[in-house]
Amino acid sequence: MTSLTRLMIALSVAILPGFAMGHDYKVGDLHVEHPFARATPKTAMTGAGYLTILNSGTEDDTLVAIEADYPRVMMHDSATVDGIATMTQMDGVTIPAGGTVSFAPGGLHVMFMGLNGDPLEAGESVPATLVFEKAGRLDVVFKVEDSDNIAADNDAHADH
Ligand SMILES: [Cu+2]
Repeated sequence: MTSLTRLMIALSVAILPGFAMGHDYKVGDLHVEHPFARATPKTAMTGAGYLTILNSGTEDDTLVAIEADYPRVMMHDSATVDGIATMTQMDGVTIPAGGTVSFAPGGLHVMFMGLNGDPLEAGESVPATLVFEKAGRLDVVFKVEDSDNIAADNDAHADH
């Protein structure tokens, strides 16, 4: 074994745990990448979660619900029209065959509602279940991340 090979092995061992942190999940032809939530202020009543869903199959599927241990969990879509932030509640989000849907700051997001004195804190894990019309149920964990780098979806619906 050359010293270069040794170095390469050492590097890949060092890098692998980093990949494991970008957690992902699979059910049927659906692949869910990196569910995460934004840390909230102590008094927040709602928290926002994000994830990416890839459909490698030949049929569309629909995310019809997200379940978690909060009074209500909803899917919202945000848009800014003429400088005014608006939000629409989604009954379902279609993941097109061969397509990708991203829940991301400023657009689609998961609302964890009724935090009620139990804010989302960086490093915390929020277990949830994604319910797909065809692929069925998939248990995932939303990792709560520091909010500094994540746009403020919460601010648009502090009144919920
Ligand atoms: Cu919302």
